[in-house]
Amino acid sequence: MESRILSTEHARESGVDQQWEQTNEDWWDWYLSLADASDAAPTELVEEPPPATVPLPSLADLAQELATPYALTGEQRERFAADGYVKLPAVVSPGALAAARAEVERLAAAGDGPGRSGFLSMDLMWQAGSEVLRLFALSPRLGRLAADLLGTTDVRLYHDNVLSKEPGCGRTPWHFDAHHFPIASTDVVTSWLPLQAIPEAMGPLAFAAGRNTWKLAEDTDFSATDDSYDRGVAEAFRAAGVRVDDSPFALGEMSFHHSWCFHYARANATTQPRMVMASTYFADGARLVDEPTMVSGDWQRFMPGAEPGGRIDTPLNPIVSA
Ligand SMILES: O=C(O)CCC(=O)C(=O)O
Repeated sequence: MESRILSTEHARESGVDQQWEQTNEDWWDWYLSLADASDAAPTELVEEPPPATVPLPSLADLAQELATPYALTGEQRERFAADGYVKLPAVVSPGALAAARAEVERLAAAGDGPGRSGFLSMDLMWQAGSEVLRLFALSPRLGRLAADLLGTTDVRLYHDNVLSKEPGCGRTPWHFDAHHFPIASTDVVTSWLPLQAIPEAMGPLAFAAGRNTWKLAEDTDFSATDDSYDRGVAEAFRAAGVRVDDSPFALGEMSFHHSWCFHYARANATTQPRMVMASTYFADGARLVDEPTMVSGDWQRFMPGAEPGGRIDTPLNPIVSA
C-alpha cells in the first residue's frame, strides 16, 4: 500500500520530512491554509438556532449508555467495507450529546480559543479532568463499533479530539488520515460525532465513497504551501465520477471513516459553532511508523514514549473495545 504521498522520498521533496514544532492549533491553521482558495470562507452567515435544551443524564446513566453495544447491521458493516465510511443513526442520545457539549463549552472557555482560522481543536479531553468527556473517549459503545467495522478483535484509542469550527471558519481540504497518522497499520478508523445536528450550511464532513478511491489521488503531489493538493484531488475525483456524500448529520447520527477514506468539509456558514468529537482508533498490535513527519502533527503527545517502529501501547492508548 505504499503511496507517493506517504513515501519518505516524497516527504523530503514536499518539505514535510520534519517534526511539527508548534501547537496543535497552529497545525490546524496551517492545514486549513491549504484549502481551495476559490471555495472561500463565507461572508454572510445563515442564522441557525442553538441546540434545544434537554435534561442532562446523570453520570451513571451516561456511563451506561456509552457502554451499551450498538446493534450494527450487516448492511452497515458491508457499507463501511465497500465505501470506506459509514454514517450510523441514533448512536448517542440528545441528553448525552448535550452533556458533552456543556463540558466542551466549559473547557473551551478556559482555554486559548481557536487559532487564526477559526478552527478550535482540543485533544486528549479524557485527560482534562472531565468525567463526561472521559466516558466518551473511553466509551465501549464507540470503541466496539470501531473494532467491529475494522473487523478486528480489539482497538486502542490513538487520540480524542474536539473540533469546533467557529461561524465563518473556512473549508477543510481533501485529505485522508493515513497521511497524518504515524501508525503503521491499515486498521485505523476515526469516529466523528457531531454535538448538534449539522445542516448543509454548517459544513458536514463529506466522504469520497469507495474503499480504493484513494488510488485516484495517488499521483497528485502534496503541497505544504498552497491549495494545489485540495484542488488536484477534487479534480481527480470529478474526472472519475466519484460519489461524494456531503449529506447533513441528524442529531445523534455519527460517522466512522477508514484512514484511507478521503474526506473534506465545506466552511461553517452558520451562526453556530460546528462542534464535533472525533476519536481515532487502531487495531491492537499496531506499530509506530519508522519516520513520523510534520504532517503527523503533535503525535508525541498522543503516544508519549512510543518508539519509531515499536508497538504502540502507551498509557494514553488504552484498549477501548472491551
Ligand atoms: O472536522 C473537520 O472539518 C475535519 C475533521 C477530519 O478531517 C477528521 O476528523 O478526520
